[in-house]
Amino acid sequence: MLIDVFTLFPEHFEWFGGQRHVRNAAEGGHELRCIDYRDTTPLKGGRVDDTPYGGGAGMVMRVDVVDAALRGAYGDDGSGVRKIALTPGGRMFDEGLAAELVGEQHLALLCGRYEGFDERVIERLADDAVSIGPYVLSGGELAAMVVADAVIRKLPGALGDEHSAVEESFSEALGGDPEYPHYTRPPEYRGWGVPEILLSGDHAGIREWRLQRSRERGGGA
Ligand code: 6GU
Repeated sequence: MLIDVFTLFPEHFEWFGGQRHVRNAAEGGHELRCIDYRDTTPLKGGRVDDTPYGGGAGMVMRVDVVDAALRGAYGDDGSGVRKIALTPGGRMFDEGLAAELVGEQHLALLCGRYEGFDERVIERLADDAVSIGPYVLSGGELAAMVVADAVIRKLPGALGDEHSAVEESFSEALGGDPEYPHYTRPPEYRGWGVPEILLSGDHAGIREWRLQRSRERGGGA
């Protein structure tokens, strides 16, 4: 899988690219690239934004700037690339969308800054508009990292232990519920114990207890 992040701040992704699971994915042949809108902007002085028509505060990312960056990367035909604009008004990102996106060969994550994108970016250039939650961030970069992280960790071999992504929060194995609670040594700390069943060696009982806790956390029975 190739993930291209279009951004004004490629340096923000240096830390992200150094994460263990991202490096594991890279060793497995996957790639995370950053593309700077300023490298292809048709505007003078590296400009990428403009004031909103109709007035109001803030600056808007221009559609011609985003189009130039996409054309610079993909030429006239970007049809093989799933292009996602990160914007607070988009569809809410969740585990189901992460699972869908990991099936793509090539993803483009478009970060906006300032007040966001000219709406034509969302209408004409992107395939989807995605938000990571009901709050406003200063730009799409953190959201792109969240989306990339949730997708990359699903790639085979990205996590050290092949099984660790199977039975975790919101997975199919848990019926879409959050994960059950975990405990480790010591068995008692400051008088705080661990559920007896987990120390019992009763594997069927442990399995039942975990599914029950998972269901409770999901708001079910
Ligand atoms: Cl994708 N972008 C921004 N700027 N804010 C957000 C967001 C995205 N998702 C939630 N808040």
